[in-house]
Amino acid sequence: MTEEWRGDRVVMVVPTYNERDNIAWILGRLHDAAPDVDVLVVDDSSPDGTGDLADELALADSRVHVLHRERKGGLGAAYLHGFRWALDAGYDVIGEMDADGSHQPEQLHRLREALPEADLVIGSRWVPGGSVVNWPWHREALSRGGNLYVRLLLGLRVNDATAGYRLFRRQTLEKIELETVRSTGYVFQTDLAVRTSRAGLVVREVPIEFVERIRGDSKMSGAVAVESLRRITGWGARERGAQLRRGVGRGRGAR
Ligand SMILES: Nc1nc2c(ncn2[C@@H]2O[C@H](COP(=O)(O)OP(=O)(O)OP(=O)(O)O)[C@@H](O)[C@H]2O)c(=O)[nH]1
Ligand SMILES: [Mg+2]
Repeated sequence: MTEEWRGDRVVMVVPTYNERDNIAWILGRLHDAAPDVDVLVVDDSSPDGTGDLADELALADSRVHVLHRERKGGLGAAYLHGFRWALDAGYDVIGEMDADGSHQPEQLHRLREALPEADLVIGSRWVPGGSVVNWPWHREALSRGGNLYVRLLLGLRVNDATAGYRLFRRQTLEKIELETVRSTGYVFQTDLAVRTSRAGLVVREVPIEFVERIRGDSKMSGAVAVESLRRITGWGARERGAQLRRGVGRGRGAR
């Protein structure tokens, strides 16, 4: 953490795909809880008309902005697009939040309060005080197992690296070379946590209560899970390879 703290202008990037039943509800809750925060909805031409509804909300409220993308390109791709827009627009703090109510706007203050001491704050399910409401046991097992895999394989000291309730300082996004990110699905979250930590920046987790969606359909798919496993294993193999080469190099030097 080298930069002086400036937290004045905050934007939450909210990716949407078929969230018509949720978008007005969640933005209303956000602005009740945090009236000073702007929103960027990034919609991938949702067939249910979420994008048009977001445009109407933006017309009625100058804090709301909308990016329309041509087709469904994955969560990571939507965030990358949104981050570029937010950086260009000059925001000091750029956040991530789902549209389905899993990330409670009423808990955003917890993340904001931690940001003066961090470069990235993650709202975490798997730290003391964190929890999940309405998840079947197999979802919890998958999330905990996935995070354990990430911790063991990549040596990342984050308990919930896959979580998507976050605040980045703009300087963090400027430092982690977003133009080289290739993760398009949910593994994007792990990718950015790893990049932030490897850049020597401070990642802090604060407990949140994650509430499973009550309206609309999940966009989680087999393809998304396969991308996660493939990329994380690839990063892990590369990391172990580099460790091995460093070890061999040291061995030679000693002789
Ligand atoms: N723009 C865009 N948004 C997406 C895409 N995939 C998912 N989203 C949004 O990303 C957020 C998280 O997706 P969810 O479907 O809730 O994923 P999830 O939380 O793992 O699944 P649930 O447990 O069913 O909620 C939601 O706001 C989605 O609308 C995508 O390809 N493009
Ligand atoms: Mg969800």
